[in-house]
Amino acid sequence: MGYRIVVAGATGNVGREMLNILAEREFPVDEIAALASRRSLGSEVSFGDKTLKTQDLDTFDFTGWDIALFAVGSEATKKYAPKAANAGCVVIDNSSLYRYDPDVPLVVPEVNADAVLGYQKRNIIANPNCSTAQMVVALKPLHDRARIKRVVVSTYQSVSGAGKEGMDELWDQTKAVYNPTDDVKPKKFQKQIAFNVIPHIDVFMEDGSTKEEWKMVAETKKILDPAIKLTATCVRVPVFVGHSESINIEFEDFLDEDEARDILREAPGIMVIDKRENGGYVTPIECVGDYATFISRIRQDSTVENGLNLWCVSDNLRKGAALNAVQIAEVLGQKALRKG
Ligand code: 11C
Repeated sequence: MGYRIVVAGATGNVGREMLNILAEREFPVDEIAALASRRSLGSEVSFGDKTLKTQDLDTFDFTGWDIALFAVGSEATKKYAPKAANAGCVVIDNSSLYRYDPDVPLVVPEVNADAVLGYQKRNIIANPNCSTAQMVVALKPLHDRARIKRVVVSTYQSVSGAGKEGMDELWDQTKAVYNPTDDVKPKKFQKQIAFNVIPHIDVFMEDGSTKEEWKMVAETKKILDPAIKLTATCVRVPVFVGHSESINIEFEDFLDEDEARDILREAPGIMVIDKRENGGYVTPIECVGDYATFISRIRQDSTVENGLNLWCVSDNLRKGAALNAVQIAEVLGQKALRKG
């Protein structure tokens, strides 16, 4: 016996990946509903070897459905997630709406799987921001060994983090460079993204940081440890899929780079590719479609007492969004909503 699963936002980048990953991982599904806004209604999406016709999110009755994976953005989540939760369907939400609510667990299964059980207060579990998810997977096993005091992270985030419109803008601007009559004006991004990088993701906060940077701080504290100090600079780069991060970590205790490499090799969800030779590291194009968080360039930072540098790459639509949501559903099934 399996679950009755809903995917809300099924025609978007993340929704499509949720359907792919549920099928790939053979999640025990008895019935599946793919929901979309009226605008995309009637369009079809793939679920394994099946084709699903999308249904209207606005009129859908969540009664009797077990789990709803939401990938619809904060506005629509505000309207429809409480409707699903109140109907008894557990919502796993990819938007930022509930992440900082103390009554809603924020979960990365490799880090805080037990927190899933906190879903009962509101029948909602939050999925973190993509740049946070891959980073905490890398930090957790190192924190367990040597206690992290401070992290300095710079991100190199792909345009798919900004949705299909972001991907289209990179594509159109890249083509326009060779066809100067085309319109290349920025729409989704603040400046030209093709052949450029933009140190600005999400809105500006009062202290000069951006919301994306603030999210990395707040979410790391909630998922991993409130005592960790973290400062981030988040940058959009002309890459279609795959976020990269340069992470500098300062520990309480000394951690040798070889031991760190061994710890990361054994850690769940991580693949270490770290040869000190040309090409002996992972780049975003190589992580697309993969489940792992890839770690390369592990090395001591001798400018502080107990410092380490590393390079972290992952598919932002997968570990950063859809895969993490499906993993939460798997944990929920094991720990709470057992079937059969
Ligand atoms: C980006 N990280 O790359 C963002 C996308 O809070 O879930 C995800 C935003 C979020 O633009």
